[in-house]
Amino acid sequence: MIVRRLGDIVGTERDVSGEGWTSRRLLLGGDRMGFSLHDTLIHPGTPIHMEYRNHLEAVYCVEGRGTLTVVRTGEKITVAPGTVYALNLHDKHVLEAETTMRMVCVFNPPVTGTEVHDETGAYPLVEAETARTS
Ligand code: 9YT
Repeated sequence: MIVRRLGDIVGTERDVSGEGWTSRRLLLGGDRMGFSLHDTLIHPGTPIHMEYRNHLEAVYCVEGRGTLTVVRTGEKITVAPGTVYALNLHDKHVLEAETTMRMVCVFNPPVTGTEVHDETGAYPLVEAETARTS
């Protein structure tokens, strides 16, 4: 069994930041669970453009408030505690926080470590065999 606490991760290599977000990666590919689990903060002031072409992601908001825009349709969705969205169609989307949002994020296939978004808003696909075990 794996037991890990957020307090053990903050400030380590599992604590990864990009423009407007901070992702604390509780479970990674190397943990061999088939998904990764992140406790992610979305900071206000920076719309985050994403399109996870290589991954499925579910995002569950537990704190804060913001707006999710579906690029293809222009639909705007309010995200608040209790809202989950699942990018089952690899939807191109923009997330903007009004107040700091805390999100529980699950990725399939799992993120393996220090991924940040590339210029298209995706994370690269890293083969499980090369996943770090730390
Ligand atoms: C909600 C969202 O997708 N934020 C970007 C960071 C990503 N979810 C991560 O690596 O935790």
